[in-house]
Amino acid sequence: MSRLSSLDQAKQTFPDWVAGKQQRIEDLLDLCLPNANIAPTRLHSAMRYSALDGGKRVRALLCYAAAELCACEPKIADAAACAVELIHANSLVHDDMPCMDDDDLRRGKASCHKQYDDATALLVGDALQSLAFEVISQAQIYADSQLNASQQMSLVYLLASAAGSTGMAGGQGIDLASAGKSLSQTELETMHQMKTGALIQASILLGAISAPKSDLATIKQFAIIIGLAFQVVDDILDVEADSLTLGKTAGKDADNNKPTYVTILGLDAAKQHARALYEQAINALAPLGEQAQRLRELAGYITQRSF
Ligand code: GRG
Repeated sequence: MSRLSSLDQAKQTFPDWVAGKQQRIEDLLDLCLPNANIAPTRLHSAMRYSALDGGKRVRALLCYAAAELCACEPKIADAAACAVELIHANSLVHDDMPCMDDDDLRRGKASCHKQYDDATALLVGDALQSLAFEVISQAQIYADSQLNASQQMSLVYLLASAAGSTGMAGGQGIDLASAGKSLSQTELETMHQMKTGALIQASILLGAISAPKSDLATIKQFAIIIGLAFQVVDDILDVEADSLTLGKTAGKDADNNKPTYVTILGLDAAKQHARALYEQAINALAPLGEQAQRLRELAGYITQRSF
């Protein structure tokens, strides 16, 4: 695993930085996830199937970029980056199940419940969630992350509250209940801030665990905006991109009769909204200066992505 200093990281081109961090998180997840030969082998195999070798790793990238903002070396953020990707994988596995969004395709392959079975998928989500908190609480063992106990407790709190009933799980509850209903833009925004935004915000705040208190409000403001921008673009891509490019079933929101930014604003206005959120995100970072460069680049990556 590469151990570049924060100075070396800052000199990398953005694509090289992204590729390096994607490889780093892949290696870390590989180390943290139980070996598929260890019993219960079917569950461990399904956990690895669902968490490894897939996804853009946006949440981990945000976590590393936030650590870089605080001039921290990546190893400080390793446990947190791993944990947010594990919770994310947990949410994708459960989201795809027949009792939720019922999708057969994820990250370009059969979703977990299709490849294995519903009961296994349920357990995979549960076990990935537990592993996320194990990794944070044993950060030194799993990821060589040099965090003190108080920082570890803060990470646990931030991640647990982002994933729970006032965050991701709650947002999913509202989302499921909103099928076939019309929501106002404010209601849609609240739902997405919980369902998608909360974990994205947490990814940034976990990475910024060493930030001075005086920077926290600025970082949080950026995190809120970029979390929302992520979902607006997700809604646009669901309409405009194909399943092969997305690695998941395109047009799913319409199939499930879900209110989205596209159904509420229209496609052009949704794109305009994404551009406006990008500008807001960049403006929010202004007080943080050059150290926020990776977060700026990630804001561009998130809002201009094609999958
Ligand atoms: C995990 C506590 C917990 C609860 C789960 C099922 C559920 C409750 C929530 C669903 C949350 C969800 C799937 C939100 C959608 C977020 C989203 C846009 C996912 C796609 O993220 P990408 O594009 O995916 O970053 P990759 O595959 O690139 O990682």
